[in-house]
Amino acid sequence: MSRKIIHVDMDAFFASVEQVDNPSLKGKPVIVGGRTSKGVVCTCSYEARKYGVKSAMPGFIAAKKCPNGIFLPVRYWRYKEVSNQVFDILYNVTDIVEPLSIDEAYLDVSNITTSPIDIGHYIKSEVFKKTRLTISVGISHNKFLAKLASDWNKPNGIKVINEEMVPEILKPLSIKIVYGIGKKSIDKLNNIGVYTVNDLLKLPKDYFIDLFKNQSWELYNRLLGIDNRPVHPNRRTKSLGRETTLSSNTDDIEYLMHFLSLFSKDISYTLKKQYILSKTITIKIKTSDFFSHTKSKTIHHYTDSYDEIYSIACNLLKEININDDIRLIGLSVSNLSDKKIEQLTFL
Ligand code: TTP
Ligand code: MG
Repeated sequence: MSRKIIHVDMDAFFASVEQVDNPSLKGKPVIVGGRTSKGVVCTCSYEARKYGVKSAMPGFIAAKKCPNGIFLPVRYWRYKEVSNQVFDILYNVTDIVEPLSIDEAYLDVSNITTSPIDIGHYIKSEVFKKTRLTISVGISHNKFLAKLASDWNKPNGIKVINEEMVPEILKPLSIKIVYGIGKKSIDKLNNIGVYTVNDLLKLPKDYFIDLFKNQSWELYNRLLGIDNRPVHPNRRTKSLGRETTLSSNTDDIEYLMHFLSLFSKDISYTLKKQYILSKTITIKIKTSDFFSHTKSKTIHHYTDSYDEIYSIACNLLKEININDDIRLIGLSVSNLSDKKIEQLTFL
């Protein structure tokens, strides 16, 4: 039976977030990234795209092409925050979500009875409700076609490519859209007058095999709209925690702090190893009457530091007003962020 795959991709993501956070930028050519000789454009609003500004373009060229462009610094932490809201919506639809980047993912909704087009509209409306941003949705029976579909009516598009539409829909398209054909091969093919998928399908078999080697079979299938790659679900780590039931109930704060210290060390070590940072620290205790209490603190910056996590955890423990003996103590961190992403904030 045919699969039901959805590909979603936020529109002009970083620039749109800037426009939502500062509505006076709406309708204006916003360029996120540096305008200097060393700066690079991360993305720009559709208004700036009209001038030929593109992602990865040197900032000074973008400034020449679009003299009215409003250059803004990259606020990666903020885009990550919005991305988390969007991914929460996706994970509410299904667990089979494969994130591709901060603003893009595949979903396999084959096992959901609701039609994929209704799911697509649902995602669009939920994303808009939560973030005031638009997302483009592509629906098809495989990843390659779903991704092609999401790009079809950007921005704010929704497009279905069904089985009857292929390979006709693919034939006139540029070979540049075919995932797996590198820049060098594209140049080579253009040089011999091959520009479209149809041109490529007409190439002699030997030439095709010579060019694409062991990728030939997969690529040829893709040109016909066949792509059997599964959606690889990749659950995000949402929190990281340690807890223990004590060998005897206690109200000895020093003893409890000793556990908080062990947990903080372990959590800090894991955060560092996985290049993750955290903003929220939570402690949990269970009293001898089996009641559970939690207390959290969210700080203004991300951390993976043992000292910081431990000292916050100890303060939280002291703040919980417990009149009973404690039988379980736990510590967790949440509100996680990718460290590499944080470092980009300073670029
Ligand atoms: P994209 O989804 O490729 O671009 P986009 O969302 O800005 O625009 P579109 O409507 O065409 O989808 O990338 C998502 C974000 O990733 C983008 O907003 C900025 C960032 N990015 C870079 O920082 N550098 C790059 O070269 C690209 C392509 C994207
Ligand atoms: Mg995008």
